[in-house]
Amino acid sequence: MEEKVNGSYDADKIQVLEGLDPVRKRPGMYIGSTDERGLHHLIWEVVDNAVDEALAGYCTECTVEVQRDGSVSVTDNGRGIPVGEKKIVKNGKEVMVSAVEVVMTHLHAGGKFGGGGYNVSGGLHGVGVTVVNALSEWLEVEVARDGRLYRQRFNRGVPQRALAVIGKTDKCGTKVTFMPDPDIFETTDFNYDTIKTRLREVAYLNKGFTVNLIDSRDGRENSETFRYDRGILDFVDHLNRTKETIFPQSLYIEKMNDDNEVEIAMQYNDGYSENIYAYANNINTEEGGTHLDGFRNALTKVINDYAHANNLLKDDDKLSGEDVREGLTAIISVKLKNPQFEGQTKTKLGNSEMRTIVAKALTDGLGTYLEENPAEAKELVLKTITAARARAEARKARDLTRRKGVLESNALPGKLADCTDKDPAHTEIYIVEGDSAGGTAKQGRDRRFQAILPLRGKILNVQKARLNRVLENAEIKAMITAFGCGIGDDFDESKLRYDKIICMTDADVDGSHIRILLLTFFFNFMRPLIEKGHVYSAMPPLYKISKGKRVEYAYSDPELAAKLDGMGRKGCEVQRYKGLGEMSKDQLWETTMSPEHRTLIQITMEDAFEADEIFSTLMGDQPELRRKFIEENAKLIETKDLDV
Ligand code: 0RA
Repeated sequence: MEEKVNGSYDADKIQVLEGLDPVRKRPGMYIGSTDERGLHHLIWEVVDNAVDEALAGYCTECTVEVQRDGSVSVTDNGRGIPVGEKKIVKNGKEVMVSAVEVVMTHLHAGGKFGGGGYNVSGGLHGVGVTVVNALSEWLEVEVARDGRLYRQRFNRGVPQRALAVIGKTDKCGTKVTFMPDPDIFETTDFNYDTIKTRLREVAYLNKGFTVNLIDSRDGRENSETFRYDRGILDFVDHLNRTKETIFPQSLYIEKMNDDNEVEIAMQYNDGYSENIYAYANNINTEEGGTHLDGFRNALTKVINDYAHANNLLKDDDKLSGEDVREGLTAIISVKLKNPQFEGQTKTKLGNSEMRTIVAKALTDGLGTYLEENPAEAKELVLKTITAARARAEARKARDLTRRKGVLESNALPGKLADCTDKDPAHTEIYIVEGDSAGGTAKQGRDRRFQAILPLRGKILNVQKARLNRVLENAEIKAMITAFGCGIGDDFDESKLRYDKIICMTDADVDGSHIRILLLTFFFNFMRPLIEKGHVYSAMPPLYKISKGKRVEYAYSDPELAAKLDGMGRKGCEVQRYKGLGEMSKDQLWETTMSPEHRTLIQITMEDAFEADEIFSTLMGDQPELRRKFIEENAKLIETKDLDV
């Protein structure tokens, strides 16, 4: 309930409002959630501060280190948090404390004091390092500034003593080290790959900025550095690195004024999917928004206008948005002063001015490029015309198959063992490799809510095929009818017959090959399934450990070692599973299918994208990439013999 404040300055109230209790009481409001995603958000908040310093022109490098004890430090060479004293109200009294302490303990002091300068603050919730402090068991901040090194420590947001000078230095910058509070977070185990993916993205989005990542945890030692002098141009080239491209060089467009900045990098490849990523203030705006709308509208218009003006397209013919985006890889990155984030996950940019600003940037940039490079322009227009024709043909093929009842028939595929519950909110379907594992899964499942669809052998690699070819493949047809949600432009999530689609493949090279094929199919033809989190990978155990009557399972080598330790290694028998088929129906249920004991890995867009990429590497037109991939991944193919 909101209280009326009757004009009087009530210091105690303000103290309560500004204190960190609200953050600890409702962490989700500030970092989205308290799961793994929320946990990593803590790192992003501190890194955002370093990026802000870089955008303001004072910082060139940032280092994230996961320490041996599981805490994380973020070090930057920015100006350092100001150390001067400020007057604040603490427990109803006016007192002087350092600016460092104010920044660390006052929610609304997160922003830079003063103002002036070019400052577009990132951060999903814009509350930054204060929130990290509130949600950490302990946090230590070190500031190097004006020749001195300062330090202050906090426990659960509460300062343990005032900021102190602890030495001299000729550097400047800030180091924040924090231990996430286990009372707040469901897990406090940071994931190297998650951090790496985000830091690489930050480096791509801020050209010239160096980001180091170090993992110092026992047994997980690792380190990497990211720095891209061509920024999002390097990003686009990276995304296309396994593909044949159309323009001799990726196109870069930049427009900057006092209040905002627009950057676009784009390149076409010979594939059929569209990969456009839009960012606002370094945040991946997954739900799109005005910047993406402006880009798409302008792209369709520029290419149609050029095609008409140069008699490549008849006056009354028109290329659709999908036609001009086929095979397009693009990054749109905008930076602006007061970003409005909307949508369910607050990742949709709402600022209406960005629509016209981005549209104008693209119209000018791409328009000029097409005028100046008629050969490339013609190739591009012909490609989009081919796309339009193919789309028309695919539509015909789809209409035909639809009439024949392939896509929308009620007849479910014969191999499908459906579940009895018909409410899609409760049900799941296992896609299982091979009839034999399929048989075991059918016997082991809980038939009330688990359906089994066995696939025979490999499915088609859909990457180089258009819809009509894809629809000829029996395994794919079986999946389409079983899922019920249609594909491509006809995809309709509300018709999906299962909440979870679980790929259950052997834990070996062939198994991961099949999983990659499945993900490539979903990625290209049922992408919302992945975006909405419906796709999972089952995790069968790698080892069975028996000692007398006691049986345990291990899902990884470290887990095997730990379990063997726990069981007192003597007399343990270890069996390495080579495939699902080696398990009995009870073992399969217990280890891989029972909701109580199983581990499911939710497939993210990043995973799917990687799968798609692996495919172009393995199957694509560039043999040298293929060779490199196989060399780098040869260890996957080695088998390990265990001798206990
Ligand atoms: C407040 C004001 C200024 C910088 C910062 C905070 C700042 C915070 C963090 C957190 C991590 N690294 C940081 N670097 C800087 C402006 C400083 C000035 O005007 O001198």
